[in-house]
Amino acid sequence: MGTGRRRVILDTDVGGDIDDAFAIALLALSPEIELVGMTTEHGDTRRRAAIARKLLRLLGRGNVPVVAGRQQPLEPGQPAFWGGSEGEGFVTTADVAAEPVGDAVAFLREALRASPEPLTLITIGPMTNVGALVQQAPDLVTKIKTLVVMGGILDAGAVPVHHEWNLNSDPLAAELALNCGAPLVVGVQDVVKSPTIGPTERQRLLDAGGPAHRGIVAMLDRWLAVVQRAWTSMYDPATAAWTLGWPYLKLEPRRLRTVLGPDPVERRVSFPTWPTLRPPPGGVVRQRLVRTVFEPPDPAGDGVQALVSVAHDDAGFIAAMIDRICSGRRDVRSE
Ligand SMILES: [Ca+2]
Repeated sequence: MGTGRRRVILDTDVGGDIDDAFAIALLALSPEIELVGMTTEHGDTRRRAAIARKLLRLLGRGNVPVVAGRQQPLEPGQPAFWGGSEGEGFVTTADVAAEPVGDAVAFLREALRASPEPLTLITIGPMTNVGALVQQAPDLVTKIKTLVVMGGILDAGAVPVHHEWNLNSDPLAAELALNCGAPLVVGVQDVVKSPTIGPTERQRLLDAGGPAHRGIVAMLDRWLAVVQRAWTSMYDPATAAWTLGWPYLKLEPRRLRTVLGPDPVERRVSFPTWPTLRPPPGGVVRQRLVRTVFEPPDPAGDGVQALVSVAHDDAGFIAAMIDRICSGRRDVRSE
């Protein structure tokens, strides 16, 4: 039954930053892979699953399973908080109400067990589901062909550690997942932030004319209002596109260490006013921080061997991604 194509599961926090929606659309429309399923995490995971489900349906991929995942971080005492538009203008209250509660970790376990060949997991959000999977079923790590991660920082001076979102939204899960022993491909924040979209790409999506394209633009407009900019970074699809065999992400081997701060520090989180934001109480959370350290490869030494993004061909990627998404179906009804 093998197709010869890489079998992929996407774990996403779609509904916050709009780049997840682009990653979903890109993977859904890519014949290079076999899309086995999607899981959602962090916060209102049913709402997030409803967004992914509707987007897949409008892209003609309603056959792809979507399973809502864990709402709270594994990190003890850490609240889930986020700033996004959470599918406003795209999913309805009824869509969310119809979404099953779901158990993403059970789905991951069963998918890995049942798959005749190892699966590639792509995580483009906090790594809570994968961290829980590693906790619950460490024997299944051998069934992970590659763990593709958007997160971490390559140049420690480039981004303050507390601005790194995915790992620091659940430091314990990040440490579990990144040290699980699966082969790692890491798209670091300071590299994959560089591909951006703006008014030109927005217009191309509108011109494409399908209900999925209009839905993505509706969510994009709300996200741009949240961040108060006319452009936004494509961290997630730039990382996920590695699974398509696309050449735009330049990877080099490194030894990866995760350094988990022992003491909680104050992380101030401020978002512009928006009705559906879920900031932590008072805009401040006290938490441990986790940072990534990438060192020269040393196969005989300690630490995790990873392929890490060191550069990215932004123009080539954005053109290819927008072409691929605009190729999506126009004949699916939005109701
Ligand atoms: Ca994300």
